[in-house]
Amino acid sequence: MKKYITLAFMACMLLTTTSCKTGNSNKANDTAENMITVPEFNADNAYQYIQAQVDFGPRVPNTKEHVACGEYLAQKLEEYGAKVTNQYADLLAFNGTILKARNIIGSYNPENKKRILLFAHWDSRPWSDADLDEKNHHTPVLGANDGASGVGVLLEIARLINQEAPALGIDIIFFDAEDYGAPRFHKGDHKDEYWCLGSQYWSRNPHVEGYNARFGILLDMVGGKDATFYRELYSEKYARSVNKKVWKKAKELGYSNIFVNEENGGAIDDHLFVNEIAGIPSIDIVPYMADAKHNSFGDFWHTINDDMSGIDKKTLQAVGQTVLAVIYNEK
Ligand code: AHN
Ligand code: ZN
Repeated sequence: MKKYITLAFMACMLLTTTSCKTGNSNKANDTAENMITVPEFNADNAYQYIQAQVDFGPRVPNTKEHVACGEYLAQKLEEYGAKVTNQYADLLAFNGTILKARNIIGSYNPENKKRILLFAHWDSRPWSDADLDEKNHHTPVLGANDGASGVGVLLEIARLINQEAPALGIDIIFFDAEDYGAPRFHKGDHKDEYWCLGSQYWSRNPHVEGYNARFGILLDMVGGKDATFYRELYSEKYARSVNKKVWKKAKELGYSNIFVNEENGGAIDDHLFVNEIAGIPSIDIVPYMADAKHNSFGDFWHTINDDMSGIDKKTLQAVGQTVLAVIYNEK
């Protein structure tokens, strides 16, 4: 009898100590052995990481602002305990320009064969070619949302992973030269392959030989006011089960008004090349704005208005918390 009481006492202690750890976390499961704690995403931090990138100015390849921001991002990943790999490459743009590109990779638990890939692009577009005012077409985009937002959310996730690791290994990649696709005013070729040059390069030359991941999640323009995210069409084609998983988790967290569980819109985006070249089933969390006047990504898109005034912490919170819940629930 005494033995059983002691055992019961010990079990209680175990439960108490495990649940203590959930102090500022969400309890996903309540039995001791299945207990998964998902850290709490801090949108104020993500916002600050976006501001810090925007403060460099536009991050257009082959500019000093781009170089300086690349240093900042690699240093932040180091600070948050990732093993950082820099992939430098000379990439050929649609107009013959050689882009001095840098993919920045932060790896957690690199020995673990079970992995998840999280990615965003960190460059910003050289032209505001979708701006309604033609005189702005040659002005670089500031890229608060288009570029900096995905990176900002991933830096906050990096900070949290460093505090308490999920079961799987995580790779965070900031891809370069995503947004150097031919501008609308360009008279020559407009091939899809001119977009996403950094992710194409990595997909052909992964930072680890034979690299693989269970799945990938791309975050692109995840900070816009009133943004809605639908299941993007290439994601459905290549990684339907990942879309299902993410939208289900968003619903559980109460975000089904932001993550609308319907298919809508296709984006030639970094995930397409990670799917087609690297063969890693990957989705794109990218806005689809049903009511936008000019563009389904949102009317800020590729205009001089893509600045901090368009960033909403509510959207950052919904995306960040959903992605965290997904990765911490993988076993
Ligand atoms: C195209 O417009 C072809 N693709 C969108 C990819 C993109 C650009 N994401 C952000 N900027
Ligand atoms: Zn863009």
